Amino acid sequence: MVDVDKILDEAGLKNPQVRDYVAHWAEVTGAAAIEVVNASDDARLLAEAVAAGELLEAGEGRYYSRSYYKDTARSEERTIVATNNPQDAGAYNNWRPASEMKPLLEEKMRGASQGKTMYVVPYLMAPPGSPLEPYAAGVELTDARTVVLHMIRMARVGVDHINNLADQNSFVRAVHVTGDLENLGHGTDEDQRYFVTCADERTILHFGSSYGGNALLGKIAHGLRQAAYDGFASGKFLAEQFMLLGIVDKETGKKYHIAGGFPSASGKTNLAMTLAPDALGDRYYVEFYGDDIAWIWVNEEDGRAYAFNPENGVFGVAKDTNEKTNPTALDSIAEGTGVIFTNVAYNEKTHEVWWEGKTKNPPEDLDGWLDWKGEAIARRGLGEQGEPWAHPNSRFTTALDNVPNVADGYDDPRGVPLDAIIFGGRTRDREPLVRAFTDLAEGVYDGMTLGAEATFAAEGVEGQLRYDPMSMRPFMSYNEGDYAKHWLDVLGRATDAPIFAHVNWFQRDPEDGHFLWPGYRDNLRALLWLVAFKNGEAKGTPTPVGVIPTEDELLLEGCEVTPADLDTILSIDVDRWKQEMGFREEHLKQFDRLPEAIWEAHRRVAQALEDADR
Ligand code: GTP
Ligand code: SPV
Ligand code: MN
Repeated sequence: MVDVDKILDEAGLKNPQVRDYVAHWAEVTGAAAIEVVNASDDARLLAEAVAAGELLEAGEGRYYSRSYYKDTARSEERTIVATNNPQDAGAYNNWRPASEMKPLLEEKMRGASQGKTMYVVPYLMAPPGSPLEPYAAGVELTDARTVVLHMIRMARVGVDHINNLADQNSFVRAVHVTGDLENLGHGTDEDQRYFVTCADERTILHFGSSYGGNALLGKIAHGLRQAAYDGFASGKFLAEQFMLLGIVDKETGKKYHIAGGFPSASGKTNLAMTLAPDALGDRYYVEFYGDDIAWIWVNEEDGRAYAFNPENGVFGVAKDTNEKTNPTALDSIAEGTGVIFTNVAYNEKTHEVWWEGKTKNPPEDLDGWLDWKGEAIARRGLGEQGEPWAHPNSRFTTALDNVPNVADGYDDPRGVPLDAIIFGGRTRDREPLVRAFTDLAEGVYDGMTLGAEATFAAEGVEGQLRYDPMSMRPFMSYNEGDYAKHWLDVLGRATDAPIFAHVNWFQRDPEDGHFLWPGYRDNLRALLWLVAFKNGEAKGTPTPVGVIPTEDELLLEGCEVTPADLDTILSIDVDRWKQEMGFREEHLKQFDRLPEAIWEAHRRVAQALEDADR
């Protein structure tokens, strides 16, 4: 038996409730050792992980890891929200009673960390001093060293974050046990994996993975699911899968902040890290705040909505990251950054990494190259030759201060005042480049009907369209009707509310499939129009589904888009939209207690489409 008290004393971990919690799970999991982690332990833990073969070196100050080949993404079907209140059940949260799930998870975890070290990772999901700090502290217990190294990059980690809590009990209990990955029955009826958030008890119990959001519990389990629930229960804030950026107009000195919800693998990281297109770079500068999560609250002093990024790092999709699409990301993962790559291709001789879209063609000399499963590319059979080298959901993990354009005030405890909230998904037709609306209910309605083609960030089939309200479908922790009402309540308190818009970078030509809009850095052009529209400097064209830019209002200097493609992405296909309204009606009907204001917005848009003069 480990002497828990002695270890916690030596680590200076004083919070009595945290100590009880650690002792309880040490007993349950049967871990052979306990270690308390601070961010300053990073170098030592990296060296240990390299020595143990859990990480491979990928150049100076860069690291590489592979996950078990069936454990490469969040698993939505195995993710459950469990509370003591059946009213919390929604269409998407896989609600179960806490009384059923807690004993089940305790049983799965019993003895499951035998022979391993249980790391105690105290963390904070907020800039220190934030008004939402009471919701931000947590302690992850994990039996995987690589998970600890990811947490150090993604969250603020150290015992100080939990020793000095005003309410010593207000921390999230987040237990991660990896389990025997090769014998969990992935995808079968006997699937042993359970990713459970006991939201009203602020306890997260994840069993059966060591990948991404399944295992780094500060990120989406706490930062999104738990925090969304806390925001609702307290009535105080929203926690959303949103990126957050600033646009500085160097000519006027003004600064604008935009938050945006895009479903997983639909472009948040790329947008948040974007640079202005070269032709506009003299005037505009983009600042990075966050790429995956924003917490939003309304400051009653000035009536504005404020947002901050609770994370401390970036867990970004590798695919298609290159000098042209995202030079900022490449700088953030350069030598010396301490980046950890997961499931990209790796050269065991040169220690280089590669992923699809890093360069136009894969390296010519196959010597030393291994695919994401560790198999030599040169020895691939004919059948495997077309297979990607890197997993489509392969990722890089790097701390925020490696991002060259990170905003000076990214850790401002209050966050930054929001000028706009945008929604966008991968949509191959119908959705124009950008459409704006000033009405709050219409904005929330638009968020609730956000849809996207499925991607590899969650297990699923690529190319299928599915609705993903506010980009929160996989992270919804309570009833969707209540969620919409909470949005109306919180933002309804703002006297100077953000404008809303829907954007789409992914419309395609129906014949040859090319993207009609060049995307990436050019996306700033749509955001600049939105800001101009909000300021009354652009009028746009009103349509039944919002105001869209006129061609001459878009700053198109240096933009490679054909006039025909531009016409398509700046127009509304009324027939296709009418069909969409039918789908939306079915979609919204799944949600009980959906506020009448949302139904009214839906009917208004439907009527306007009927009335549209074709
Ligand atoms: P999660 O981390 O899963 O929540 O994803 P995300 O929303 O941050 O998505 P990310 O920015 O990582 O982009 C996902 C994929 O979309 C990457 O392969 C990008 O290269 C691609 N992508 C991003 N922006 C654009 C764009 O404007 N146009 C096109 N065509 N592809 C884009
Ligand atoms: C996503 O899938 O939306 C992510 C990665 O941001 S994970 O943390 O694995 O959820
Ligand atoms: Mn995400």
